[in-house]
Amino acid sequence: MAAFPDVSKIPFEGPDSRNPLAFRYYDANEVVVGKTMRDHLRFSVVYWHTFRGTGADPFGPGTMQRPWDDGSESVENAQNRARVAFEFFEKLGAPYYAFHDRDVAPEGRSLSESNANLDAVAKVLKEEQQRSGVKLLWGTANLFSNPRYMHGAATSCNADAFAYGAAQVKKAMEVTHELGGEGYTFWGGREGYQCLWNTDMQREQEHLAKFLHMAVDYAKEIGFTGQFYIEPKPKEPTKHQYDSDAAACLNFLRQYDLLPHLKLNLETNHATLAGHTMHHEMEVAGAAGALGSIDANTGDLLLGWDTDQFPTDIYLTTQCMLAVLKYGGFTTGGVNFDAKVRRESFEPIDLFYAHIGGMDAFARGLKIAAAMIADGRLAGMVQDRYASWDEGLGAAIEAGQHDFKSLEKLMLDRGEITPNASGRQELFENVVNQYV
Ligand code: XLS
Ligand code: NI
Ligand code: NI
Repeated sequence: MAAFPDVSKIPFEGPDSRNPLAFRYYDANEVVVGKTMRDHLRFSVVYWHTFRGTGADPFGPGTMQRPWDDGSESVENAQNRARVAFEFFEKLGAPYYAFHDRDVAPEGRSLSESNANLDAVAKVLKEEQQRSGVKLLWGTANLFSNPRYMHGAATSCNADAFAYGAAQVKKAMEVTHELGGEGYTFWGGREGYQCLWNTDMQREQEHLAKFLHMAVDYAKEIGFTGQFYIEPKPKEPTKHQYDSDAAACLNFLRQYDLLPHLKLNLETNHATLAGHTMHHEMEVAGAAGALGSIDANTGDLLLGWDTDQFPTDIYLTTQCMLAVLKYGGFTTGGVNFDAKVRRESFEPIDLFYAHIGGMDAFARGLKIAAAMIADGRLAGMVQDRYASWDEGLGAAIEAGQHDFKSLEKLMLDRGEITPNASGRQELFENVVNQYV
C-alpha cells in the first residue's frame, strides 16, 4: 500500500505553475553548461530528519504524523519504513539518499544484535535501490545518541567507547560498501569538549586522527573506494567541536596526514554557527582541493542554533552553486538535504513541499551561477581588481624575482604609492542583483 497515495511523480511544470506538487525550476533533464541538472545537483534526501524526525524539541514531544510508522523499534517497522522512504525518493525524483546506521535499523541489546538488525534492513534497502535506481550518496554511523558516547566516541576519555565506536563504524562502512555508497561521512557528534579543566585536548585529537586512519585502512582492506568526508560544525552538542569549521578541519587533516583521504562535507547552518557564510566555507575547502559535498539547509537569522531548515534563499543557493561550478562540479558529492520540516509542519505532504522548495531553489541557484559564469562580467571585474599583479612589479613578485631587500629599495626610491582599484563592493552587489 502506498504511503503517499495522493502524490504522483513530481513533474516539472515551469515557473508559472501554481501546482504545489510540481517543480517550477528543477527540470532534471535540462542541460546547463554541458550537464543535466540531475547530474549537476545530485540531490539527496536524508533518512534521519525525513524518516526519523519526530518534531520533538526540549519543550515538548514529537508532532509528526507518519501513518506508515507504528512507532515500534521492530525490524519489521524499520523495513516497512525503508520501503516508504523509497516511495518518497522516487516520487520526488531524488537520485540519492543518505543515512546513519541507527536511522535505518533499531539498535539491539548487543552489538551483534544491532549488526543483525542493520543487515536485515540493508537487505531491503538494497532491493529498493535495485528496483528504483535510487543510490546511496553516503552512509555514516551514529556515534552520539547512545549514552555510551556521552564523552564522545573517538575522543572519549573511556577507551571502551573508542573501541565500540570503531566496531560500529566498521559495520557501517561494510553496509555502505555493500549498498554501493559513493561516500562515507564523519560528523563530529560529541567529539569535542564541554570543559577544558577536565579535558586532555591534544590526546583526544590524536585519538580522533587514529580513529580516522583506522577507517582509511579498513576501506582499503574491504575495497571500499568511496570518498570519505569530514563535516565541520563548531558547537552542538559540545561547547567546542574539534572539527569546528573548514579551516580547522583542513588543519587537522593536514597535521595528521589525512588530507589525501578526506574531503569536506559542508553544511550551511554549521557555517553560520561558526560565524562564517556557506560561501566562505566553500571557498576555503575549494581552494584546498577538498570541496566534497554539501549538506543543504539553512539556519534562522534570529535563532542561534542548528535549526536545519530547508534552503529557499536564492542568494545562498547561487553562492553554493557558483562555488561548486568554480571548483569543477560534484564528483562523488551532491546537494544533500540535511534539513527538517518545522515542528508545526506535521503532515506527510509537508515533506514534499519542503524538498520541492529546496530543489527549486538550488535549480535557480545553478542557473543563475551558470549565467554569471557565462557572462563573465563578475569574473572580469575581479580580475581587474588584481590587474597590478598581471604585469610589472606584481608579476615579478609572483614569479619570485623579489625579496624584502629589493622591495625596500623600490619603495625607498618611490617614497609612497598611489591608491588604485576601488573595492567597488556596491557595484559588485548591484551586478549580482542583475542575475538573481
Ligand atoms: C548534525 C549533522 C549530521 C551529519 C551526519 O548536525 O549535520 O546530521 O550530517 O551525521
Ligand atoms: Ni549534516
Ligand atoms: Ni546541522
